Amino acid sequence: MQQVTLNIPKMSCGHCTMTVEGAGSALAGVSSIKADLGTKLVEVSYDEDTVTLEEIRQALAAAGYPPEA
Ligand SMILES: [Cu+2]
Repeated sequence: MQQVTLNIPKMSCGHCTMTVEGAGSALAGVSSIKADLGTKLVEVSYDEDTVTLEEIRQALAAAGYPPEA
């Protein structure tokens, strides 16, 4: 199990965090995703045998919330 923290400055309200969490948890291999509106940080736990960090980043970007590099 891998854990990563992504920075998504575009999140500006509760709907944004719900969209980010929904897009992340829809991915097979993502076991938990928690978006913090105050810090703009998203903590993701995932199974690296099932999903890659790049796939997670792309899914969040496709939902309209690209993580910063
Ligand atoms: Cu919003």
